[in-house]
Amino acid sequence: SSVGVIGLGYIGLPTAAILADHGVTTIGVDVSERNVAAVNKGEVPFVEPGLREVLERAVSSGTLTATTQTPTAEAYIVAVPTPFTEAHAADLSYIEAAADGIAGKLTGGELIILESTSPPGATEHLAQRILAARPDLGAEDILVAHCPERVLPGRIMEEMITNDRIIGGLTPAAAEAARDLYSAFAKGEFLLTDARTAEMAKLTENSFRDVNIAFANELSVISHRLGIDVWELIELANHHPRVNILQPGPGVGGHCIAVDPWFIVDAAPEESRLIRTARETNDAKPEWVLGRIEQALESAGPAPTVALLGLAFKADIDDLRESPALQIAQTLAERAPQAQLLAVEPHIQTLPAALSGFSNVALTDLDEALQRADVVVLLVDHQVFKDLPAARLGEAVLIDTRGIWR
Ligand code: SAJ
Repeated sequence: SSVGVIGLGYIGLPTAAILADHGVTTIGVDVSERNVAAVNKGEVPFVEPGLREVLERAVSSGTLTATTQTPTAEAYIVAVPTPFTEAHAADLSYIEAAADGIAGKLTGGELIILESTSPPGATEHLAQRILAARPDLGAEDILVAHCPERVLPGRIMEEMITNDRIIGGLTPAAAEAARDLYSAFAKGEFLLTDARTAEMAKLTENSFRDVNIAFANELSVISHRLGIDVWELIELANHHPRVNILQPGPGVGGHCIAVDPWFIVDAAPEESRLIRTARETNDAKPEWVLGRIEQALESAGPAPTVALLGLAFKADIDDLRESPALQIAQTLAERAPQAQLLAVEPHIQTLPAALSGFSNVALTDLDEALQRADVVVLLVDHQVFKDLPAARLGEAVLIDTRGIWR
């Protein structure tokens, strides 16, 4: 049997590599010729610990190949992006394009799994789109399921195998077929349900986290006003057996937690008041951090140097998507042309597009940034920053948004 994995990004590529590494003939599909060429050479186009070894093994054993064309296969896994529009609604165009590619290849009896995070109803939409393109097929000729991916970037290779999996079939038969496919490698529990509940479950998990991080971020703003160390406060409160507060930071980034709650708000706007407020609270945090930096700049002389430590959306990855650190760097570059900004991001080699247009921004190494900075802003709790001895921080004004230097 063979599986086509549509989309070779942060989820699709590890999925394809692990499937193939477990002996399943796997064909990866991506619109980017460059990605396809890289994968066929066993190269990973992004940072994910442990992925390269598995990919190399799968490619050299011949079980994994990559192409830009949707192949004929017995099963398909769709792992394409679901970004959101200006109006905070889900953009299903990548899912639709994947559906169109698959539709042309079907002979009947195929399993189609949507893994992309999706608003309620997206799996039905995918099935309807395929059936509209293929009037010769009936609903009973395709097995369609939603199996949301819940692996944590940075720990994907482990979690993809060990996590429990929610499997939502449009029909019970589709759910069972999807379970059989995943049992090739997944060792966690399989939780069978319908597609709509599966879609909502994934959105609910990320909204749970967003709401709880918003609580921590609100506490940090309150604590700052009241002259209280929020990290000590949370540590103390968390000693209570039924309290478990998350960590405040410069905001919430990534392509999941900063996005998924909006899909719930969009689906039920009147009823999603808490979820919306949490999103707005977290989205407002970069602006609050900027205010603190601008305050520090006022007393730092006419041409201050600011070290910005970290640009990624969280620790020890190279992913800049929806990154509050990047947003803070870009806004500061615009608003403080008199300041020289030294961005330190050990996981990337060149300034990202969002910053490359500014003459007052440079990507430097940690040593240079610490030597020259009047103000040091810690934005990401990368291990290299945590390992810094306090003496290295010198005389600069410190703004530690992650509480690692207390
Ligand atoms: N963050 C905080 N404080 C915290 C925890 C996180 O400010 O206490 C920030 C991070 O710095 C980052 C953002 O939140 O900017 C999100 O990071 P994360 O580690 O919480 O989550 P992601 O986006 O890397 O992955 C999440 C995970 N979901 C949950 O933990 C419920 C992962 O399991 C999902 O697979 C992933 O979203 C996804 O793809 O949906």
